[in-house]
Amino acid sequence: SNKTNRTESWVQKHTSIYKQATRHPFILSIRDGTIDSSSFNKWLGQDYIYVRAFVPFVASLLVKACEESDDSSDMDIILGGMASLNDEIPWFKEEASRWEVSLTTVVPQRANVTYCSLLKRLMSSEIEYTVAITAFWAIETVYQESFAHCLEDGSKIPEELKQTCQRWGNSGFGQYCHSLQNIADRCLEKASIDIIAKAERVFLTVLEHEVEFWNMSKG
Ligand code: HMH
Repeated sequence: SNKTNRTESWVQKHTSIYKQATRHPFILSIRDGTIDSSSFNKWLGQDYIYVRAFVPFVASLLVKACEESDDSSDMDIILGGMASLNDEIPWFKEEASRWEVSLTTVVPQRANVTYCSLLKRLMSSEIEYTVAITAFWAIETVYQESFAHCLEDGSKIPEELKQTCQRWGNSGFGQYCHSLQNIADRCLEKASIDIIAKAERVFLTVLEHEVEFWNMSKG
């Protein structure tokens, strides 16, 4: 069909904040090779904290899929997401030791604390599956689009940052994000206007938090 899906229409409607989240100066500095190690290390330490808070959120989404979804393949896709998080934790630890970042002493910054409390709120059983899967799609897609951009033609990424970009920028992760988008769109097609409005708000809120998250690397 040539009908524009709900999520795609939101990306178009909110282009400005979407671009701020996926083409942030932090990402552009990785892409052009001008990134300094202090910014990268700040991001690494903060993202480790974030990923640890992200795991229980994804677990709560898996429970919602199990209870509320009419398609059993949703669970398989979300479980795949959990599996890649399982690989990410040791990756962060190795990367941190390589850059001499101490993950046990890193202090979560305010933007991170705020973002993690959003994740916590979204874990509540009061939050509908449609709203939570929309948030999940947005969270994963910002990283996919950002790091994939670092790998596109014309990039000058330093060799030592290639595997970071590949972690989220690889085409398998891109496929996975499309699967999440398809789930979100399928749910949104059946949703009430009230739920659709809630999902659009959570999409915008995620984008705002992602921008603030990248901003932490500067401060
Ligand atoms: C802040 N957003 C943030 N960290 C991540 N690791 C992801 C998204 C992607 O999973």
